[in-house]
Amino acid sequence: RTKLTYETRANFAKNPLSKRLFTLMATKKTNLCLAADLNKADDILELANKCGPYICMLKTHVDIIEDFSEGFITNLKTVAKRHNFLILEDRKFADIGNTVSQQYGKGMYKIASWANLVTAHTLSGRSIVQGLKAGLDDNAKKQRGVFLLAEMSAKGNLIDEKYKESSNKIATEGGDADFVSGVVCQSSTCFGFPGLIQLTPGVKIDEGVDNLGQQYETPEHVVKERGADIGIVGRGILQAANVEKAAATYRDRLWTAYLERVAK
Ligand code: UP6
Repeated sequence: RTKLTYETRANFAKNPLSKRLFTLMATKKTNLCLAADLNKADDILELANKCGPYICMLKTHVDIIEDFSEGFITNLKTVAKRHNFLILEDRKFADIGNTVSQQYGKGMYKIASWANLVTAHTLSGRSIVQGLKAGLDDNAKKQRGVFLLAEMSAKGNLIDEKYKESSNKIATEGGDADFVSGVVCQSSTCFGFPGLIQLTPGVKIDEGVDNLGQQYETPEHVVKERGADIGIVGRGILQAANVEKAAATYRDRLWTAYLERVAK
């Protein structure tokens, strides 16, 4: 699958959102996802406005925002439309279906109403995907998708080969696979189905580790050696003196690596 272009991969997609994202990446020529891990709503909006032209997706952790409001969501959606990127709420759902369904659709954040995509652990099995779907009506189901975590970038994480294989099965087999847009993982061996998107965090031009176990690889390494379709970059951009310039650099390096990967 890693040798195929995003245009070709779009034809394999079972989930409407992965099809949309593959197409968006191919037309906008970017495979960069920005992790907007900031604590103030206005800072996130400013960042999204500056980096919007270079990204295919903006990743949020809505529960780290100190001044969350419905107005923030309205504004974020406007910026997403202006710059043509999707919104991924990195909620990492992990509970039983009935709880996940409520965490997704209800509560303060009403994630299902604004996030095009979310992330979920596969720890509780297939029912996690069913729980997310249960939080949506039939029409909304066609406009949403989930990325399942099959590996983590954190040093010493507990995920083993068997967990990875089982996660792949949830992502590709059974009646709920049409809600799965892709997999969050660190290597191309996690799944083979070309209609799914590999999302890989732990990307930084200066490889290494942070002081809390995060492990980084370069944009070229994650795309060409690890099979990433989209690279997630947080602090590599957030901590740069000029975030816009940094986003452009990450976009260029990730995109060139992709072009080299699919070149015949
Ligand atoms: N993330 C990881 N590793 C995973 C899964 N998710 O780092 O295995 C997320 C983090 C963070 C972002 O929650 O939002 O990706 C990485 O940010 P960074 O580039 O600043 O380390």
